[in-house]
Amino acid sequence: MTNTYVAVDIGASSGRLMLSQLKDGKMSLKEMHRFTNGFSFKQGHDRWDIDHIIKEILLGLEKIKQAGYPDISLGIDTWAVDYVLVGKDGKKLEDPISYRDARTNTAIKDLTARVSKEKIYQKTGIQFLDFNTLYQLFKEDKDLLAKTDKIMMIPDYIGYVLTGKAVSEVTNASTTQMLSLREGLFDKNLLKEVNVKPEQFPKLVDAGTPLGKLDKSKFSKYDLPDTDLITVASHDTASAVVGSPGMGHHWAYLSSGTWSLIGTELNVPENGSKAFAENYTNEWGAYGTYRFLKNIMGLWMIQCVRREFNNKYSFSELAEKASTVKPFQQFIDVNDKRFENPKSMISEIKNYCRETGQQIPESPGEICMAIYSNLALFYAQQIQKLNDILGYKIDTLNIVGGGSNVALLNQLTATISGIDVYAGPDEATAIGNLTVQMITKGDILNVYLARRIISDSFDIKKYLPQEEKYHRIFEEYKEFMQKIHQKSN
Ligand code: LRH
Repeated sequence: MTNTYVAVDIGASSGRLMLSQLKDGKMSLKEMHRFTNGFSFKQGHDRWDIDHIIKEILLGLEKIKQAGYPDISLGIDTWAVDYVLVGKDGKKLEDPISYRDARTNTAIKDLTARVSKEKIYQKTGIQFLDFNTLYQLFKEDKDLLAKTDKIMMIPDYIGYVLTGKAVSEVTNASTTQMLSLREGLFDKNLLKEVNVKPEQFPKLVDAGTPLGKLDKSKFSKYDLPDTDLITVASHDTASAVVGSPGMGHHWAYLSSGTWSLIGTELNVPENGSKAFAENYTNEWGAYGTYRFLKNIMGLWMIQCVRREFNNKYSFSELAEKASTVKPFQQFIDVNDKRFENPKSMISEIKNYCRETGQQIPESPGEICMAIYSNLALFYAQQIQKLNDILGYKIDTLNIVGGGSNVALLNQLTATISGIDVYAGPDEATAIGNLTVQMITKGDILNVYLARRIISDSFDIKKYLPQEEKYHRIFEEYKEFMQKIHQKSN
């Protein structure tokens, strides 16, 4: 009998249930349910509505049963770093706070006054982002923490609600910045700094570990399929890396969604002084790998702009408008913290250009072209940094995720970085989630063969570098970035 696999893949702005089967060496993919996600301000913080997410998953599962799939395997992945505090009665103490909440604005500075950055990086190899779980817990309500029996990362919590089984899956746990690279466990001293005990985390498990059966008796309102849950690479970016086709020899990936995550897969972590200086991370990947990467602000900027135009234009209309505008008219540090959660992204971009004496983008097309141009420049610079840190040359960039559909951005990226770009699949995260389930169930032997199946099954487009004339612009951009950083240091 053919196995049926379902990926629950939830990002910051939407969630989906994707169904797949393997037939004749190809992986099918069908969207069964989609819903919106987002945080809203409640009880003093930006919070996720976790009950809404779980309800949508159950609705999706019901649709799947009704579509004729009574027996499925299921994996869950979501964004990283956020967590749910669970009390002794096994219930959440409150809705989880979003990593974009302002509570951690000064947290890195405050905590690293007690433990040095060097020490934290040496132990964990994880990049400094003020929303890492470490800093969120540092700013957590102490009374609430004292009442907490278990701290569960978002996908682990969803899996727990569905099955009653609690685990800490390692790809996501690594983004806490509290896992010790050397011991492979939560670092007791770091936990102590943030008033957390090791027993408050469920036991660590690798991606690919069976979790248990969906407890249908708990959800008798719904008509649900018989479901085996498998703990996949539950950090969405880890699933996206598994789901990358791996085209090229020394290939890098760019998981392009709300965030742009650019990097490469390593078998040994790289937490030396160059990686530290460039704030590169060693997030854990599936099957003993490390995701050596950097977070870039990404399409979040476009999402915010679109919202400010009252969703009047689709993403492809915005890209079309941008394509009529000349690229590289202004240099913007897209990773400036001011773009993390501004009141108005459009005003923030305009103010940035005003303050740096540059041309101010006005029309929707100009604003979007300014974002795309600067994302491409930032990506290209990171390829050079990867070459420098790793000591070899990345020859190919695999762009996956929703952003891989933006042809304009793919072409700018190939041209500025001077390497071949492969774009697709756009659903790499769901595909990576499904892949780990298929490997666990024995339908695919390993991740290398899986990547071949992925490149045979999905549409992947190639972009070659064009026009040399942009080389000078890239050099000017790097000088600009250097000056900006010198000023802020
Ligand atoms: C992308 C992502 C990224 C994290 C951020 C919180 O969805 O998981 O890898 O850094 O969200």
